[in-house]
Amino acid sequence: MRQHKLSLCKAHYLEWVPAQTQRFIEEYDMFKPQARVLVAVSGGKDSLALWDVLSRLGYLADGLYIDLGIDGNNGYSTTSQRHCVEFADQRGLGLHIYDVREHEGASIPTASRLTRRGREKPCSLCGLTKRYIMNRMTLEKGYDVLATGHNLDDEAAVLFSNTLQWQVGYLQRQGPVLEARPGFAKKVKPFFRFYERETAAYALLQGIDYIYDECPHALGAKSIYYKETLNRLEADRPGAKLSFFLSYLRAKDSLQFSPEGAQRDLLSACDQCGQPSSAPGLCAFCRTWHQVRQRVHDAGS
Ligand code: Q46
Ligand code: ZN
Repeated sequence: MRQHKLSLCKAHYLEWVPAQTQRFIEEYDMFKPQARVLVAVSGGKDSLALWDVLSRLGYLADGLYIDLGIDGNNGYSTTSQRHCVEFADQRGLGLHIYDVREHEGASIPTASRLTRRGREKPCSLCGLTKRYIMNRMTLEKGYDVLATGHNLDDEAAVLFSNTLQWQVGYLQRQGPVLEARPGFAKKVKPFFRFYERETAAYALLQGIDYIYDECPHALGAKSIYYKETLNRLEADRPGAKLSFFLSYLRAKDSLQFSPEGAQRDLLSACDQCGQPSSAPGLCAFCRTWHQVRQRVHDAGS
């Protein structure tokens, strides 16, 4: 690991990752040893590695898999769910499965075809849906915190994109910990200081069976281009990515962001689900899925 000027053998590497994770959890005050943690798992290397590490560290960590019904030609959702179920079974861990088709009436690709949100790519509707379900399940099932497997490459790419466009509101909110607010669970990213190579190496060395394929809709995503750009920078200057993100976190407190950009304050509770909403009436999730169900019904009648 050139960025850390460190070389480790397999045995020590498999100890180093959990020890570092524990250090990050404490340093950023993510959660306490007795916390109930819900880990959002996609079947990919980062989220399964995170679940593995938290369990090895002795945390009470259950998984949440959201079945988006993205089956394209590679059976993405079916395969990723199988990896999550097998992972949980082998280790005797608790896994919640939320089937979007069953609960909301349509898969993500179908729903996105039926709404304006998804005319181009289903990612906007998919992101809205995942964020909503993860938040609601964390609160409803009584977990203290939601943990996601975002790594440094993910975080640096988002920061890079937000900086290029000076998205002040997003910049202010980006970080490894999002504190709980009324209607919003606490969210943490314990892997945010690991390079993607490091989480991949952990998953391989630990023998975690994960899905290699990306979601078919990830192809051509801007984030991939930003990751490649940052990788070129990293190749010339090892540690550049880590320093970019950590310097940002240090600078964030002293930057003068406009209060309007930073706080998208909640105006009301959604009439249907009671979750926080930025507008009166229905929240964005309920409004969108109501429209989807209406159109599914119209198409069938
Ligand atoms: S948002 Fe888009 Fe992802 Fe949803 S549709 Fe696939 S690529 S899974 S992170
Ligand atoms: Zn709602």
